Amino acid sequence: EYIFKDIMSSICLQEKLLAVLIDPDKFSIENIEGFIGKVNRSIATHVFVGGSTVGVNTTDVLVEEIKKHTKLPVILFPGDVTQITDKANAILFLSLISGRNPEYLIGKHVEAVSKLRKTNLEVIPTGYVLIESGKKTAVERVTGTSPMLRSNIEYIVDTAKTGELLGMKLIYLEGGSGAIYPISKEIVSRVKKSLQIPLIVGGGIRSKKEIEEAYSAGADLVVIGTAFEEDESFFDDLIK
Ligand code: 1GP
Repeated sequence: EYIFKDIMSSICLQEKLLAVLIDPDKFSIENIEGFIGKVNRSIATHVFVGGSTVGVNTTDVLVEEIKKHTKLPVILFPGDVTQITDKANAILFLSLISGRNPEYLIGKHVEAVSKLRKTNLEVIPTGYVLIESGKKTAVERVTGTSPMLRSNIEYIVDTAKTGELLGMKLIYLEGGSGAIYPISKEIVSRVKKSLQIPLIVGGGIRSKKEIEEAYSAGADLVVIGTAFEEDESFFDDLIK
């Protein structure tokens, strides 16, 4: 149970965290070594692995390959039960609290338990809050839930706080992969002010400036996938 503790210690030391998201659907095994080399030389602190639509067993093989090339913790960010693999260090046990689809609030979780029992994965309960971000994203399509309106900040804050009060250890504000605009500074800062637990922010973040904006608004951990997939030279801006 050290991954969550380490996140907490970093936050106590006012350190900011960056996760590189690898979607098994979009990466081939052959490219992992080179890509992870860049991750290792960057300020990234975590590798997240997951996606909304991933073929069966792809995650397992991919995580194994990632682990060969990095010491960074690898955390599953699963879109589905089939993405659970013992090869990772931890799993974000995501409950989509912005939506009202019981499958993504509790159903998939019950399905996952028999698999989780057979692993040593550190399970980190996470309140997952999907917020509209300029386009219909895969999370919205796959889960059949509507994102929360950007304008309804009070409701977003209350939703995130509810996750904390239910005992979740992290809150993840999600704009969705490839979001047109990232979660606004105002939303991040209002949510952060109401929470005692760490805050993850992801979706549509594409530059060092946007990472810093998210941090200064209150994000403890920023997640980036698409920007690295589209242009690996982004890592050059993020060298340690
Ligand atoms: C998606 O929050 C993550 O689930 C990251 O989003 O791919 O837009 O960086 P991007």
